[in-house]
Amino acid sequence: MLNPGHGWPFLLLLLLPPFESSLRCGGAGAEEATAHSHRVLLYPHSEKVSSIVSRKYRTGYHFQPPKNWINDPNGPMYYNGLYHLFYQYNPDSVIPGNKTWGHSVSADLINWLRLEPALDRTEPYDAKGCWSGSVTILADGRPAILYTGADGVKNQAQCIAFPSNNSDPFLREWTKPDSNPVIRPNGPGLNPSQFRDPTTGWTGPDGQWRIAVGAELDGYSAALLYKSEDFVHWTRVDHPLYSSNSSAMWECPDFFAALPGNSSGLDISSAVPNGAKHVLKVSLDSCDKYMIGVYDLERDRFVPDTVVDDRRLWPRIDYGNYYASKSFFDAKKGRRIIWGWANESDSSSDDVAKGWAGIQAIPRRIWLDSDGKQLLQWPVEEVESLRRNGISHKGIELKKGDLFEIKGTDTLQADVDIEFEPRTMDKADPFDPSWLLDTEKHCREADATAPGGLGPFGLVLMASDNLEEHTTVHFRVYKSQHKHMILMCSDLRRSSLRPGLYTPAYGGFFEFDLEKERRISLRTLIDRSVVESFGGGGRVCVMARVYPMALVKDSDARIYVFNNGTSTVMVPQLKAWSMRRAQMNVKKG
Ligand code: DQQ
Repeated sequence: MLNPGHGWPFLLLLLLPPFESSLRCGGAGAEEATAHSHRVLLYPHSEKVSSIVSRKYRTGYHFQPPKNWINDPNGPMYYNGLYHLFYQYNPDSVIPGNKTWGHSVSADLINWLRLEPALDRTEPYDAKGCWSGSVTILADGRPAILYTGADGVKNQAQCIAFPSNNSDPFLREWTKPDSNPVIRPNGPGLNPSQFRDPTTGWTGPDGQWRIAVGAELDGYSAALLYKSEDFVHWTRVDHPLYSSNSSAMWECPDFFAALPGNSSGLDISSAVPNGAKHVLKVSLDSCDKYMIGVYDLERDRFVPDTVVDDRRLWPRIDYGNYYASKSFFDAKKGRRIIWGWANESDSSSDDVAKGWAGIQAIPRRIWLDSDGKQLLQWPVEEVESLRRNGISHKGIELKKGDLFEIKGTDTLQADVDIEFEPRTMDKADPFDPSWLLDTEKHCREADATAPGGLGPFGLVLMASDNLEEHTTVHFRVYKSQHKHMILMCSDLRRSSLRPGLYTPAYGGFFEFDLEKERRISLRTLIDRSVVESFGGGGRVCVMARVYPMALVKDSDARIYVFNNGTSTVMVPQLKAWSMRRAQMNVKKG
């Protein structure tokens, strides 16, 4: 067992900077769409520092175009043997603006060909940008894009586009018909400058199409419901699909059906089987939150199983830097896949120096647990095709203060899959439900160096030789009334010695039957400036962006497994692989 003299005792001496908490979560400098402009919040980048960037920060297998700014994933689909991903893309700059729909295709969700943008700002109604939206495959097999056009005055309107040539296997060109915009921001209570991001369509028992649009309605957030016979002429239903006075506006709503305990996906455009639940995902406060409920067909409304007034308690798709996600049904493999945007956490000047800003998180299979109470996510199996040089360890014992170094893999591009099994659960500290209101605060206060009864244990990643720079991904186990509550933190506060970066301690809780399951799993995808983690079989996910100074100096990084809790923890199984580079947006069209 490795327990180097400069290990955790050294870390205990490091002073961690305080950090203000707020309702805002997730991405650094998340983009905010307003009536007149898009702006990047300056919030995390308080200090002006000169740019020192390294080519080593560029990710090897996360989706991104060769250069410039990207944000939301748009209209993902599987069509005629290919996956398509569209995305908010500024073709001119690394700064947000001039939004087009960038377009790429792939046979395996991992290796991508770049095409010309599918939608550009050509019409008065989208002169300020072709903003986010979805694709629906219509009854005759044609795909239709619905997107938001921003007109440069203050109106956002929903617009349609069809492939110009259905026999082109790549669907390179898209046509905007004269009927655009097909949904104008009219009607009672609607704020025309907060009206965007149409969902994929679904049909109701009357055979008519429905979509939801994110909006501010009477000052509150709503997923407005629209109906159509032909997908071109739309009427607003007199009530929203769902609305809430807990927040002011929802961006990028996503609405889908799922069968509890079944990891197969459902196509929302077809009839949904008995027993299916519905999920409404909305984007707000720079994070993606969801509600699980039923779709009441008679009233044409989404009815959540539980209405939670305090939006801080709404569960999140991801507790890190992840926003504006969009899911689709993959007819090839019968699964639902979700894409989400991860912003940079460095500064705008770094982005200019890098020449690129923004990536998409790894596409994840998404399904509902058997209780129908929580979503689970896991990287699509195709990502495993990039693995090479696997190593494995069994039966590692981690006593309090132990560090075990994982050697033999590329530490900058890796896939680490590990299980932890506490020797005993008696020492788990009691859970305090008030921690749920601000999990980041709890991750800061009870950090990786603070011993608890059971935990913290987990991974130390992107660590410099002397551990001055490092990122931790770790668990703490608490005893709650019936089961255990497990906290997964991804603490970036020592991820870089460089000042002026956004380095929070992200965290999320999940309920877990530890007595029955015995083991807590952690899968972490490391991709240079990415640490993307899946805890407890995908119950809590955290996407994080890191920029260690050591990489600028061309040093390598180290990975360790650790335990700083009082109780001994076993690692029955640890596997790790180096990850090859994917073919990322090689030019085609
Ligand atoms: N980004 C798009 C908007 C959306 C926002 C503009 C969410 O349509 O509301 O780029 O990040």
